[in-house]
Amino acid sequence: MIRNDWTIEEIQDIYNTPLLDLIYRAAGVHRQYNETGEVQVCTLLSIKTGGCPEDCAYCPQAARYNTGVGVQALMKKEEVLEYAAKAKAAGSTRFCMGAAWREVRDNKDFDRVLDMVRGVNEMGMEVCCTLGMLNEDQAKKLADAGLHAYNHNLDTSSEYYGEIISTRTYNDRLTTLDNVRKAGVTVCCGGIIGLGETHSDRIKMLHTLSTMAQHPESVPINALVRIAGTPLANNPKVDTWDMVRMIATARILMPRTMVRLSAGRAEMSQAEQALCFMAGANSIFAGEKLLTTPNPSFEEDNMMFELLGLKPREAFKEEKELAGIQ
Ligand code: SAM
Ligand code: DTB
Ligand code: SF4
Repeated sequence: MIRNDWTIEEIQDIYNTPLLDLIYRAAGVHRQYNETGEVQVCTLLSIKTGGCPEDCAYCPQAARYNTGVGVQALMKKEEVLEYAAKAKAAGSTRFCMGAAWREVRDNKDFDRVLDMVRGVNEMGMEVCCTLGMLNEDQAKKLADAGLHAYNHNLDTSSEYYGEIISTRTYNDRLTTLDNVRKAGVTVCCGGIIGLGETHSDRIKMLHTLSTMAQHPESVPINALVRIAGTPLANNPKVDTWDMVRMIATARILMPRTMVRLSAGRAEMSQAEQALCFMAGANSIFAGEKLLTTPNPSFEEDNMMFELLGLKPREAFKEEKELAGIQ
């Protein structure tokens, strides 16, 4: 049964279960609801990089921090489609385009992004975008262009949010997520651990996600990638056990959701990643770069898939099953 009425206390109890019991329970839920061993492979591309006016304390692309990330204008559609074709050839079934924008504006750049969405969709990949805040009309336009998912992270608890970002509010985030839902686009929404938050903040974020009227179809769990020049540059490295705990708890709370082992894999061994898959992670970002930071190569990941007996999930699987197509 999928529940949307989890209480903070229940989530706290799950999160605080002794680790091996927690993994065992999460692995059981995963087996019950999903095809285990199947992992969605997504490729990210930064289509507009750097120069962002926001002050997200973790972000290499915020203009106000000296991180060495240069500003690059919006890419050309043809160039983006070339990347998408390469990602598809390498085995990705989802292609996510990211822009260092505070919000979408109704201008030529947005029209170009809509064209990119149409192009990637026509290639038979699930298209995802992460472009900052959206209004209802913009969400609708993206949906009409064939957008499959929109990524917009809550990042942390509503209580801790203000410590990390001051240029927008938690409610702004929730409003955009509502607009995405209303437009019929699937929701990709998760967070980051390692921002200096407490366990209670993590539990609260999971509570917000798992009590949404409809769970996000995908929940990325990112480990902070520490970026020199940002206020969080000297935070301690995220402990893999914390990643495993977050993933396992998310899996138990949201059984059908794709839980993505997102940023942080470059610093994890195969054994550590295997534990995350065991705990219910069933999606990754593949390809040498996330948006601006390193990620394992396709070759390394192919080797890991072979070693662990994992296989990539096909595109639009859920939709095909619903339509009765094998
Ligand atoms: N500008 C848009 C926005 O903020 O919604 C879209 C792009 S933004 C880079 C997408 C997400 O990347 C952020 O919400 C955050 O969760 C994640 N992210 C950014 N920098 C990160 C870092 N250093 N470590 C881990 N995750 C990070
Ligand atoms: C998400 O949750 N993680 C991705 C994607 N959604 C857009 C981004 C991670 C970014 C890590 C830092 C960088 O590469 O710039
Ligand atoms: Fe800008 Fe997004 Fe980075 Fe925040 S996370 S600074 S909004 S690119």
